[in-house]
Amino acid sequence: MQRDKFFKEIENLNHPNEKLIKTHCSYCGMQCGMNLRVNTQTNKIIGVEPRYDWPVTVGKMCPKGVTAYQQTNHKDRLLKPLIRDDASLKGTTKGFREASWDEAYDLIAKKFKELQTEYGKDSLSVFSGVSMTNEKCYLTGKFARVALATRYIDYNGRFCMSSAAGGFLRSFGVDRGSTLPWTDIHETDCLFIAGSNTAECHPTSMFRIWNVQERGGYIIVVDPRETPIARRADLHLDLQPGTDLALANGIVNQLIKMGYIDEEFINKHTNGFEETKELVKDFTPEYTSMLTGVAPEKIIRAAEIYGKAPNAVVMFARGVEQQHKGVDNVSAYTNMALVTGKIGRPKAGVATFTGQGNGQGGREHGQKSDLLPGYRKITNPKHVEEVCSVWGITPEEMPQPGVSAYEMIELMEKKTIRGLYLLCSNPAVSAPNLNFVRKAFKTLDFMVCSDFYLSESAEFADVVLPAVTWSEDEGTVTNIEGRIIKINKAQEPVGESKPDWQIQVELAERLGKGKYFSYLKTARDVADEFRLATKGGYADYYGATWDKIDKQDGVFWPCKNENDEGTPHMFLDKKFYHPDGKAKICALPYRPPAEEPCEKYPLRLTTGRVVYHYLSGNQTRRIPFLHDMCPEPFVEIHPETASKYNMEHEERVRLFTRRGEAIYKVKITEAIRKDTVFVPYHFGHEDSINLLTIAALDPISRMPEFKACAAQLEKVELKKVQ
Ligand SMILES: Nc1nc2c(c(=O)[nH]1)N[C@H]1C(S)=C(S)[C@@H](COP(=O)(O)OP(=O)(O)OC[C@H]3O[C@@H](n4cnc5c(=O)[nH]c(N)nc54)[C@H](O)[C@@H]3O)O[C@H]1N2
Ligand SMILES: Nc1nc2c(c(=O)[nH]1)N[C@H]1C(S)=C(S)[C@@H](COP(=O)(O)OP(=O)(O)OC[C@H]3O[C@@H](n4cnc5c(=O)[nH]c(N)nc54)[C@H](O)[C@@H]3O)O[C@H]1N2
Ligand code: SF4
Ligand SMILES: [Mo]
Repeated sequence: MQRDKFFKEIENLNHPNEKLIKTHCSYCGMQCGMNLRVNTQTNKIIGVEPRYDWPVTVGKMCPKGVTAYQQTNHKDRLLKPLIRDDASLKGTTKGFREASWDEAYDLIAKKFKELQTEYGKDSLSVFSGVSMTNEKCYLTGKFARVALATRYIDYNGRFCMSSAAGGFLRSFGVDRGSTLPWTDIHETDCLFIAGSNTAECHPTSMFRIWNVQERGGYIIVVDPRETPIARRADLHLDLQPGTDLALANGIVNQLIKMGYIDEEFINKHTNGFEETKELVKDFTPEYTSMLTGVAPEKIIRAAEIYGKAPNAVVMFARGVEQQHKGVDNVSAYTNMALVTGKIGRPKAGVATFTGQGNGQGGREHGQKSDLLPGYRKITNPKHVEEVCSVWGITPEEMPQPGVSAYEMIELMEKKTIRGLYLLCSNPAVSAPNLNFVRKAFKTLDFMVCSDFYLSESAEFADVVLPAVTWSEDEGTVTNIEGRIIKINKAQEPVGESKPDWQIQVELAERLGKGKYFSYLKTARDVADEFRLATKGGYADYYGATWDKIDKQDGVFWPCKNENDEGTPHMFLDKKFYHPDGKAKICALPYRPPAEEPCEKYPLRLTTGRVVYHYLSGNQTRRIPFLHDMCPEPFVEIHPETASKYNMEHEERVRLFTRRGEAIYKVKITEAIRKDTVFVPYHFGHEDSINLLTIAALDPISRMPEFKACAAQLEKVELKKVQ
């Protein structure tokens, strides 16, 4: 109560030249609460302060968050549309001229119509991202299906959350990234955290995580690297990249053998236990150790700690999910919670660390090739009918399901897809196997890119549209917990930039589809239609009005109507979302990574992040402080490996795989396995590690295996003339 009073006082501070706009960070799924400081004379954003009154992050922010405000009025902002005059300069920043919106829209409409007349409706594609609000994500799905009438739409969540989604759907029948609110997490007795560099990627979770230890609980970390969180964990399982499935099976086997299972829960609320018990029997500590490189005693100890804990939360992130068996990994770790019944009550459950700001909401409302708003399936006639009634089209007019993000790029290279509308993603840096991706983009007949800075992907575009940053528009985002929160507008768009929803409404008009869009005049209009379109779906947002979000500090979905307060804890009634109400314990045979080390490529390459940069780096590389802290990529190598290759700290060396090569500065560190090297992926052009990564896709989620491929190192002076 003291705290509330304090905040009332702060809110009432009467500063004549400044106002505070309550909002959330533009970057990761933590969505830390912040106030943007706005000068009331210039009406420009001038700074930021963390919000202590936000219950999830309680005044905490990371280096990206405290500098995020510098994006809005940055000198690199795109202020007007750009049109490429010289096609021979595709793939560079050159050959563009500024144009009016009218000219840009006319050109896009003309080219899109020409391509569809000549090659059919499905010759166009939409590739989007989830740094956008729910409303924008929703409208992007509608724009693809109604304005462009193409089946080809997919988004960057295929590189991020789709394995978690696939695993949760299979295990629980529903995909909400966390079964419990973050405000519960520090009160549990054991956190089992796999493939998450939490301290660098979700830093504002750390005070809760350390609190588990401070209260006498345990932290177990599974990671090939000794990350900051692994260093302080009670147990660090330093497995070889790509072997999580074996480890999870080994731990589940121990949980069963050591008697930590909850038979009543298993019998009443799950299917699949007997098959799983049979399958995991082979995963003895010794056999599991042989596959994973983790000592047998550590596997037994992990099962013992997790098994004994009265409450425990299994958590994972991209280390586990970005594998060509990511979905299996997710279900295999989820099995730990299901065999022990540590789910469906406060302080226990399963959670993935959602990556992008709207990584959760953005995957629920129709940007994925097979999904419609409210997590409806495009292959389910009833679902299609429900959405058609909101959109005003007939079920016959609804396009078929398309293909996943990387597969769309393959179709571009094959010329099946001829045109691309790319927004809110920078796949020329972040997609795997970049030499191929860049060739595919060059093959396109016509490409539009919407961004607020000229990204590496925009370099391939024929038209670049200036979008707004998160601070120049309003809408909702669904955070790491499944809590729907409100992003507020702090200043007017710079230059002639426009929000993506407005661009789509105006473009639809030019494409002759105005009647389906033109009544959407404000972000709130889009929000109202969006909520209606989710009504009755299992990701039901209908009751999550902006007023309720404000009053309740966010609303957890599902939230079906005005009187529904939302659902912070999933499965409290032990009802899962499969038709029989039971969860599925999955029997999952082990598969090695798609590409195993060999004589020519003896090392395992894994990739990921550093605290100072965000994703493709197009935003954070422009922020002076973040750039200074991490100006270029590096390759992490164990001292013994470095000495074997005769390499020194900070020396530049060549790293190569079957797909590509790059030169990196060596960072010698004992915090990595001897057989593994690590490179962060936030850098463009010749520095991109994705020139080297493999596009081996998970059979269910179609997620690429960013986390494991075979590689080799070479001293640069030894490089042969080619
Ligand atoms: N600073 C920063 N924070 C971010 C982001 C960012 O770009 N920068 N991006 C946001 C987004 S979109 C995402 S998706 C998240 C990602 O968050 P994380 O998944 O935590 O980040 P990564 O660095 O991709 O990978 C996590 C860890 O997986 C480990 N790993 C590698 N291979 C394996 C393996 O085979 N098994 C296991 N168990 N672990 C493995 C790596 O060593 C790494 O420490 O972060 C979000 N937060
Ligand atoms: N090797 C390797 N590759 C990876 C990963 C890895 O761990 N290793 N991780 C993968 C993961 S988890 C992810 S999430 C992807 C992300 O990869 P990308 O999708 O490329 O991520 P961003 O860099 O966020 O790209 C967003 C772009 O859109 C712009 N933008 C931001 N907000 C908006 C908006 O509202 N509207 C518009 N029009 N533009 C906007 C930004 O300036 C930026 O250029 O990368 C994947 N790639
Ligand atoms: S933890 Fe994520 S949401 Fe919070 S300030 Fe950092 S980047 Fe922003
Ligand atoms: Mo991500």
